[in-house]
Amino acid sequence: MRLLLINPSNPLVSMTRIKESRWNRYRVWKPLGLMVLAGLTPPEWDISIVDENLGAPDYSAMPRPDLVGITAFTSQANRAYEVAAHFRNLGVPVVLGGIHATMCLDEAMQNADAVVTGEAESVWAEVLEDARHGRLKRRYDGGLADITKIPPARHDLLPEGYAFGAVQATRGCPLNCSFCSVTAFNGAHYRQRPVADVVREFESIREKYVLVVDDNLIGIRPEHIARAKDLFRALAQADLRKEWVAQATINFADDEELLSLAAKAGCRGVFIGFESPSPEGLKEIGKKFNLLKDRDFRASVRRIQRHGILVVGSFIIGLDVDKPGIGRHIAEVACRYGVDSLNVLFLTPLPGTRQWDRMKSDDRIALNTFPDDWKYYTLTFPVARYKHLSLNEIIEEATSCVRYYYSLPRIFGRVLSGLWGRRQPLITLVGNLSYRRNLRLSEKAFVGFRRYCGNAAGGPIAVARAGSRSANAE
Ligand code: B12
Ligand code: SF4
Repeated sequence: MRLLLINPSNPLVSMTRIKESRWNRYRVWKPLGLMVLAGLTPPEWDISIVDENLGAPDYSAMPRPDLVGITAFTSQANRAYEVAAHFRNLGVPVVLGGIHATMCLDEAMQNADAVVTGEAESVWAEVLEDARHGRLKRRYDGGLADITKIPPARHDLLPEGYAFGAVQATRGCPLNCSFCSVTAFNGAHYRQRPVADVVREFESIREKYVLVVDDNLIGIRPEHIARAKDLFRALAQADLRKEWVAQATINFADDEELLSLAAKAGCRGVFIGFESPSPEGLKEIGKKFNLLKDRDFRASVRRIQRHGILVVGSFIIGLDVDKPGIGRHIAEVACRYGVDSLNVLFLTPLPGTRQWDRMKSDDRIALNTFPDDWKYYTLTFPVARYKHLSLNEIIEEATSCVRYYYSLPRIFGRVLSGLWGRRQPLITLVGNLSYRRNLRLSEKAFVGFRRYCGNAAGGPIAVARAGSRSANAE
């Protein structure tokens, strides 16, 4: 039995545009979900994984599979449906799974023979068995898996050449921020895999650099932190000579022992969601966690950096509290905090989140011709109506933010600071220059996006601010 697993590309961000963007980050990361699914698949299945970010193959020239499994984030959904249609036309059954299919079940059901909602561990064997006997059900619900006993992912099934391998140590996030799908999908209960399993899986990864995909690697409670320390100790002891990056909340900075162990275990960078420069913004999106302890963000960032760990700061633009000038303000705050790179994303109503519910009920989801418009849900396009910012204004705010933060003198300032603090100045230089270069690509993309919004169903409505119904709102 032949199983084909596919990670669809998003035409707007795919690696096939590599000539335009040498540093396009989507070719960098190995898609873990499908490797996990392959790990759950019994040996009688012959498995191939296609990551369309490496270029879509000619499917008709490939051996005919007996079953196709397709994953999708929201931004990949319409391409997922195109690929599904191709195989269904040939009579090959298609199963869709992953976050988008879970959050938009009806839409996914219209485009597949079966849909797996939630985490697949508890139902995948049944899906395969049913497919083998030609009796697929329309829906399987995996819910939340017990991750204390899952087989390792099949890291061997994708080709070499990714910059980062991928591994997962925990699932779920107790913080439940209003814009984020993680708690809705993986639950608020913070689940941790056994340390030995994670270390063993780390060992099986070919790549020297690894993305630990956890949304919050260290968690927030003392017992989470204690377990993170155990993991870091075990990784350091295993001496794998891997270097890794992860995501965490700012409390990562609060424990010197944790930081020191993380660095010894190979941690070289951490992605931290600061989200908003103002307490009102943090309250609006439900990330009050960042307000605890009267935190000095600059001092927190410095404490992390002193261990040779780079800090990427992420901010969201387009909150209801954000007014003209927010772009420059975010850039200044990110410089003040001293982060090594800045990632600024548009507030995006992702299906299944409280942000979605709120914007939908206020009729503020501007790009809503689905599934077509899902491709713009990359967080790099302003797809909603923002309270104080029109389409042109929010784009201008985002570009001015990037232009300010990534000006050449500021980049060189950061590189010097990295050199001085022995914090991988070369990586800072390359990373910062790539963000700077991506600004030009984004500006080009915004021209097309504005045109698209102007022609979209409802026309001018799509470009007005929230509450306004006139193109003059621009
Ligand atoms: C790593 C990661 C990335 C990486 C790598 C992505 C990749 N291809 O693997 C990169 C950096 C490229 C990335 C990019 C983006 N990401 Co991202 N990412 C993640 C993250 C942190 C982990 C994903 C992961 O590996 N999970 C571990 C695996 C094991 O879980 P899984 O993929 O969910 O798979 C399980 C189930 O879903 C199911 N399953 C999955 N697929 C299938 C398929 C079938 C057939 C079946 C049966 C089951 C099944 O089985 C698996 C085992 O249980 C998630 C958060 C999260 N917790 O998922 C966000 C997340 C998926 N990303 C998100 C977003 C928004 C993006 C971006 C749009 C914007 C951004 N943040 O930069 C881009 C999109 C890029 C694109 N191509 O369009 C959102 C998606 C929300 C949504 N509704 O789509 C998430 C949930 C984060 C969030 N804050 O909400 N991301
Ligand atoms: S944004 Fe981060 S902290 Fe907030 S719910 Fe999502 S994963 Fe958790």
